[in-house]
Amino acid sequence: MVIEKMYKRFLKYIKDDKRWIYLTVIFILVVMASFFTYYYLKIYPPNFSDERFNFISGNTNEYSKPGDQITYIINYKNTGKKVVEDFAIELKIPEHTVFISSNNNEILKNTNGKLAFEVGNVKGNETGAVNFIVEVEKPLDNGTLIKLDGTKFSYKIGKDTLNNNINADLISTVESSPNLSNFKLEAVDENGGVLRLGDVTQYKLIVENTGDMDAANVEIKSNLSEYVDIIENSITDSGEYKDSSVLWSVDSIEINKPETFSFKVTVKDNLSGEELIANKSTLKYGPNIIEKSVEEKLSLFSDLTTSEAFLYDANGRELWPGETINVKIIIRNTGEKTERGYRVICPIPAGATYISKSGTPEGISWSDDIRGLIWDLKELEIGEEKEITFKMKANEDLVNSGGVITIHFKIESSNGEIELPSKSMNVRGNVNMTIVAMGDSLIAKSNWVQTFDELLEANYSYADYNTIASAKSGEMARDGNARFDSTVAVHNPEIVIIAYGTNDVGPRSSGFTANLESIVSKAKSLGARVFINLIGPINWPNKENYPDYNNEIRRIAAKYGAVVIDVLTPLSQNPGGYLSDGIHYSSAGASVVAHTVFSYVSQYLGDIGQRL
Ligand SMILES: [Ca+2]
Ligand SMILES: [Ca+2]
Ligand SMILES: [Ca+2]
Repeated sequence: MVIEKMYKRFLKYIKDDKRWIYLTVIFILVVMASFFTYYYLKIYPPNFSDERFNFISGNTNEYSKPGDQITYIINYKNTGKKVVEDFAIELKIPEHTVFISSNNNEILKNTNGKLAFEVGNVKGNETGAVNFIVEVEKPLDNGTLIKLDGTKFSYKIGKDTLNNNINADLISTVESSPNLSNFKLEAVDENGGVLRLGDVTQYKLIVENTGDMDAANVEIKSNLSEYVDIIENSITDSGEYKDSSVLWSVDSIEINKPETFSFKVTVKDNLSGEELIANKSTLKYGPNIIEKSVEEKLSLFSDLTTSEAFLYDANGRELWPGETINVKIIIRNTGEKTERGYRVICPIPAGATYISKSGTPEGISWSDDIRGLIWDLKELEIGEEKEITFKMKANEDLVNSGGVITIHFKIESSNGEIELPSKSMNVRGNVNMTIVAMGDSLIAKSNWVQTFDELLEANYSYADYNTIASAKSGEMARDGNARFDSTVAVHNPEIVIIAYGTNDVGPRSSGFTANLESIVSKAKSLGARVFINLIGPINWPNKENYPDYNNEIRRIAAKYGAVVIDVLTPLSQNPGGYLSDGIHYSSAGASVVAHTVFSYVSQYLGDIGQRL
């Protein structure tokens, strides 16, 4: 009943008041707008999941090489209707790449290959893209995958942070390989020049990886020639010597880091042939084998450099003009090889003459070009000695001057020209000397000058003395002085012996001192060495004061540097025997004078009688 009553009241209310209709319509409109907005935003929220607009593209090929660059582009679109805040794209660059650049540097944070592009607000329906470039690492193993894992978008709506993962299917496979084809083998002869017995050679194996991948487990082997000996402590890089080979096992040959493996060998010193000394080296990497070889030719040489020439005076002692010189040449091969053909060249030196047919006949010939002898000889074995000889004469034209005969011989061998050490011999010159003994009857009536000459020539066998007795009986010093220029100087004597005074002694005035001085002075000015004989002993009336004249002689001699010959003392030993008449020399006396003069004069002569 109550309900019925209320319902009736309600119907009455509607019937009576129409305002509720407007209220109802407004209410319905409000509700409908709320529902509409709610559903609109529910259908079109901010959204980055539409794969048509949100994806990663890249210029990745199926295969790439170390060092290649890859560009990735990340595309995004807010397919919703509402703005998002703090939109960011985060990703990690692919393994085995390095970041190079991006066009979006201003919003990019790069932390060790973790990239974050902080884009910021993205409105509804707004599109965008960021990019970056990476480079594939070099070296890199073949088959390595370069893979971009995808990216994460993050953004905020109000207080909510949302994420979106974008997958990428961008994979490139690395194609790479080591390249060891630059493998080089060198032989270095340590002392340069040609390769000789006992030389040290260094073998250098230069390994370079010019590829784009490190080479693992490389084996290098170098095979020695049978003609060399290893120097074990010269092997580098822990190489091992075994069975005539040096072996290196190398874990890794990195690219662009050339490495040199080396060792040294000594060429055996007992080889007798000019061998080829070869080294073959191989480099093994996987199935690849690279082989290199190097050859050096051994050079052997004859060595005639210890050959010598000798000169001998055939009759011994001094060598005088006209004498024979024996020449001996000893050619020695101290080398490593037989000398097949060599030539001994012997110019006859100045001052000597070849004695015809005196030379060793084998291979000999005369050459006008060298004015000498040439021997063309063959086959001088290792260790062998060959002797050739000939004779020369010291030329007579050296008779006055003397001289030196010097040989300059040489040998032309397969190992070049060898100059033999030169040798010399002195040739003594003969002496030719003019001596004048001037004076009075002590010369004119005596043969002591002749005896003196004989004594000189007997004592000096290579000297020839022209000893002139220039004397007149009764002459005084003034007579000698008067005729000096015309009778003495004309001979150009090298020695002058003066014997005056005996006739000057006495009552007659003679001017002895002045005249004797003049003679000495003139003789000196000829360049002669001057000797003055003392006078006496005299046993003759009015000549008792002869010692005064000897004093004058001594004084003048001292003044002019002349030599006083004291014949007085020996003659005084036996005046009766040595003087015939109290003044003149007996035959025995002449001999005493001759020997006395000789003993003085010879003190002023050299070893072969030359004037000193
Ligand atoms: Ca050498
Ligand atoms: Ca001699
Ligand atoms: Ca003579």
